[in-house]
Amino acid sequence: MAATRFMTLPRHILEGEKQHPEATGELSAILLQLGLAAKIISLEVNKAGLVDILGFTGENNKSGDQVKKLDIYAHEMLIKAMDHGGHFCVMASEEEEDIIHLPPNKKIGKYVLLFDPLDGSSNIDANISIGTIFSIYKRVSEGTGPGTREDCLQPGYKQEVAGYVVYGSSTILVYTTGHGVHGFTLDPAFGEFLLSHENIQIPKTGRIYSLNEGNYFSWPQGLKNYIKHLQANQFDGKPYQARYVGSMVADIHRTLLYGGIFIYPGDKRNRKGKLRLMYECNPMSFIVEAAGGRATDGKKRILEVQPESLHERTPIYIGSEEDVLLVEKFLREADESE
Ligand code: AHM
Ligand code: MG
Repeated sequence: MAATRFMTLPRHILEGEKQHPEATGELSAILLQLGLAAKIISLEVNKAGLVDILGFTGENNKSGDQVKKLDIYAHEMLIKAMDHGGHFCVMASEEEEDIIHLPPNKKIGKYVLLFDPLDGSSNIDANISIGTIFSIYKRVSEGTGPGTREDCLQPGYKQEVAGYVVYGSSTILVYTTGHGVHGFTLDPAFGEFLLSHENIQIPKTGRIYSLNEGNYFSWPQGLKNYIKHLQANQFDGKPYQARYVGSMVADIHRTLLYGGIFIYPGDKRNRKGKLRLMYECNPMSFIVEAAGGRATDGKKRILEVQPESLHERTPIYIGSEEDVLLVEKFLREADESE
């Protein structure tokens, strides 16, 4: 994972574009604009402990301005940053019930943007890492008019680009076009993303498992058996490790770098789990697969699920290939013995 020194995000994108003479440069322009939005959101996230914006919506701050929760701020910032470049025909956000149309006076493009503006936002008050997740698709509706719900409801394998920004001890932007996963760390001194993780490859297996063990009694039997199996066994002569931030972006970022598995299962109370297919699971699955990993709902590849609604949820088992294959085996065996 050797990084080339002083490769900025813009330069990396432009050099990638040169290798594809057929590229129109549109995806590059979109990524650059997303990088800008990420910097602005990152600045605001870093100020979270300093200004009175924590947890207040519709309250007044000291200067009498309306203050917003950070997740609403991030949602509005992304729309504002992305709605005028002429690249998109429609957008959708985890923070909005319906699809988001572009303002009437803006040029309409051929791409579709889906995003979770600030995932894990319940962690903000405790200064725990949170993140932004995004997906880009090509429109499928005919014509050049406003995009439709159908444009947003595409299976994940059709993503053109997926990425996330983790606002942690540093701000890191990770993206893929499906070939190679690259990470850029924001240098706060001069406000530029620098290539820090070139061509990330997820280890084939790892020592860490990551899930909310508080839900143990509702888990499917196969998952209980799998976790007990890990706890009774060792990885390279050492016990397995449980790590769970409770912010998907942070948990997936660690999984990508160190290997292992992240799980949010369906359970007795919520058959489809908690995480959203379109805003969380599809982009993360696209990234993890591009890094050589695996992502399923326990049986089926996440990227092949045909979405039916914008906010639908799915169980997810994602991470190192061998680890995901093993939990699938435990799930299958438990189903067969029922
Ligand atoms: P959010 O979209 O409301 O922020 O919820 C998503 C978050 C994920 O980041 C994280 O993986 C999960 O919720 C944690 O859920 P739980 O507290 O049930 O373990
Ligand atoms: Mg979320």
